Amino acid sequence: MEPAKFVPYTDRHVPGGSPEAAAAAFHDVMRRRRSVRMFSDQPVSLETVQWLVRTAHSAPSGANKQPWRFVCVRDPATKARIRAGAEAEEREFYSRRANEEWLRDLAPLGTDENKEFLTIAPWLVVVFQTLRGDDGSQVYYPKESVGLACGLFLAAAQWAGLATLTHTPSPMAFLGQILGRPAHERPFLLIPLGHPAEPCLVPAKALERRPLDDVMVVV
Ligand code: IYR
Repeated sequence: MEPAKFVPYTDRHVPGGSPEAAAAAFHDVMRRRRSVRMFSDQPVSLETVQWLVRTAHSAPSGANKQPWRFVCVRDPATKARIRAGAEAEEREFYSRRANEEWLRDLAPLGTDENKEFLTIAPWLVVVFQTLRGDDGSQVYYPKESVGLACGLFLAAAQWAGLATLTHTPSPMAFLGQILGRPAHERPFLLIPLGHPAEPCLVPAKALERRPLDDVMVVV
């Protein structure tokens, strides 16, 4: 085994102001993010999506195995197939799979089995977690790792002024089939990406956040 090599950590991000001010400024960007289901068909450049994926790909991962794949769909026919597959699963979900409590919890979001946004948004970014490396090697904490990468993707899109949705039609096996992905790639999250429609309506309920004291414990 090669011994670990270390280099000085000099290429740091140093904000102009204090950490407090920088953290508050970032919060002010992120608190405006909404899960959007009404997209415009206005295009978003491939270069933009590449930057977003680069940011997602900068996430930490178990033993730096980078167990993710971002399949970025702009082809209209593929988007249509994804929409058909998602709506088929969602019809099952709303008519059979979801229990009463789940449907009650979803009511304030106003969602149903129609997923028009899947053919309107200019990009569908389908994130897969890879259960092993392409060379068959082990990966570690793939779910946590790809979750972190997705969080960074959403934050980068928000920073770029773009809208996203974290869509999880379940089960998601149809995504691997439509996109022809190998068996060691498991669908993790479907992220429609684009500009919000004008106007774009969002559920009032999702604007509320529980008080910080409810979710943060300082010991
Ligand atoms: N996947 C369904 C249902 C749904 C489930 C949850 I949990 C949500 O936060 C939102 C929707 C749909 O997309 O309609």
